[in-house]
Amino acid sequence: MVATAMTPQHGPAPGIPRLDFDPFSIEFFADPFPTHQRLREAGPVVYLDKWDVYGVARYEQVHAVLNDPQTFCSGRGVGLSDFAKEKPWRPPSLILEADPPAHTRTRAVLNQVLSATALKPLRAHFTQRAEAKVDELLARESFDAIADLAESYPLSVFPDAMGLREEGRENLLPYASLVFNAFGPPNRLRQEALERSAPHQAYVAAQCQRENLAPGGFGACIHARADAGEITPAEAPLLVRSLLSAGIDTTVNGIGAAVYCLARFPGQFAKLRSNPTLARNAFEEAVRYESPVQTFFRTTTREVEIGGHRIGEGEKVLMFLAAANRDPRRWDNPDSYDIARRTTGHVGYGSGIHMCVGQLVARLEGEVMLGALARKVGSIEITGEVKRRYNNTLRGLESLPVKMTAA
Ligand code: OVV
Repeated sequence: MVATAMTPQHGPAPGIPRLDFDPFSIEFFADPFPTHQRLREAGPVVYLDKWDVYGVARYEQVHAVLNDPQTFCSGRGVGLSDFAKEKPWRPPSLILEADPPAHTRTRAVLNQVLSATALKPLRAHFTQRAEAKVDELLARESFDAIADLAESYPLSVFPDAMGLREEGRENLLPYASLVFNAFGPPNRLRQEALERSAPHQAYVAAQCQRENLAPGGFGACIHARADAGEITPAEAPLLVRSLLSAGIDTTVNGIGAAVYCLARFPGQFAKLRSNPTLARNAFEEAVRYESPVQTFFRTTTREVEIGGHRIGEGEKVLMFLAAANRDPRRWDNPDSYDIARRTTGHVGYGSGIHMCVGQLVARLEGEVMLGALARKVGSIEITGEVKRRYNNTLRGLESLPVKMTAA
């Protein structure tokens, strides 16, 4: 695991452990946990020979990198590709792939559009849709908790909340899957996603235009900020694109993670049923436990020290959010799903100035779905083969066959 090469082409400073596994391989994605442990134990920073990047997997260093955006920038991309050296596959995101001061202005706009105040009127409708979904699924013999619940529920609320027309919504998940694969290296997952991406990209580009966004939705709200002069009219469609990129597949995998946890750990589901007010924390704990977004990169803007080791300027640093979320240096019993745990501080949504701007939407969807399951469902049983879905950034399932009984 810890390789000792003779002549590094572009190696790390002496003393930094070198690992030769591929953090974007199917074998790693199938069971990342033993490798996460090796990464954490190897040291505060490691060098990943496969892609010539640094890696951090301990909570302390992941948190530190996330909270020093001046040194660890996003403007050169948060995937493997360095935008200072390679042309990005799409125009960069004005929020994710931006640094202050440019980021500050776009972030303020999305903060407002997705604020607690803006979301308050959506709660009743989101709750009613979650309850209707659970009722519909209880009326069935068995179903797939990914397609029929984890995908179906967000698709029943988020596109409407955005203000999207009905036509073409089948492009949303393929587009998001592409975006998250594209953060990875030029492997099969990324190349194959890009090859079939033209129709999905065309769909998203069109739906970002003002005339295609219904009044009252998040999309129209963003365009209204251009009228107010907070952003330019040319910036509005790209900020809408951020919500279409990051707003659905993430919650699909978050809700999928939560249902998978409740199905595997019936004691925790019993606890949730006996106290449905735990729904919000049960969802949060699923985000910590499974980390639907596994990794992001940063790029160093100067020479910097991590855990006593010097890293040069212009280096990519891969943050293993999932490994930080189970670091025993930070968490008691990190590998148990505990819905009553104090989850505050997990980095499943990131941390610092780039921390998930849609987190209140995600938590709303997760809370009301787990609340509906807690009140209406007596048991969740896995009835068939659990199949994993592979993506360079997202962790989740392709299929989770289950039977649910009514409470
Ligand atoms: C957090 C995230 C993921 C993917 C895309 C974007 C953001 C974006 O801003 O486009």
